[in-house]
Amino acid sequence: PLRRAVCPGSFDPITNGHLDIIARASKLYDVVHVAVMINKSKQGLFGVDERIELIRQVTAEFGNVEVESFHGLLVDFCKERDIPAIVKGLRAVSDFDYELQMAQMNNGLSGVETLFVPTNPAYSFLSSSLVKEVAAWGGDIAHLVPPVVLEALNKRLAQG
Ligand code: COD
Repeated sequence: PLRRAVCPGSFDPITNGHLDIIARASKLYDVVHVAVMINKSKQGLFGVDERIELIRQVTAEFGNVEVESFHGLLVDFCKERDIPAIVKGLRAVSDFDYELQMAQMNNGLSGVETLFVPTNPAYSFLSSSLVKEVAAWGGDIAHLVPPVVLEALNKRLAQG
């Protein structure tokens, strides 16, 4: 059987930090599912379909990445697709508390395991929200997101 893992997130939008984790997971597993989790209380800058399209474009070269959205619990996404492992990046100690809670909750709910990959130090300060804030004020983020994401951000922010 194929060895599957999921990289879940909001990806609003995908950054080089996300992409680094997905790329590394894609070398360890046969198929990596990228799950854009829908959060009703969090209205994003990009619509879910736009986020998916951007992720598809920047992960196409890996050849084993499947991108889709999901409304519900991550453990249910995993159950429905027979995915035994969640792969997450850990940026700093500050990520650890919450990530540990989610990992333990998810394991208790369904037995799914969470594997943590240490973030590339070049991206340890990087988050989608900081990228959006810096871009909104005209700061240079070209080294922090893939070119198609930069283009989409500039376009979206120009619309006001
Ligand atoms: N470097 C490396 N990895 C990074 C970086 C970076 N710079 N930035 C982000 N990441 C990784 C992290 O592993 C992070 O967890 C993941 O990418 C996604 O990041 P975001 O910011 O896009 O997404 P979040 O933090 O909003 O995602 C939270 C989830 C959607 C995964 C979580 O809320 C969830 O599972 N929701 C579904 C509902 C559910 O099951 N809830 C119960 C949880 S116990």
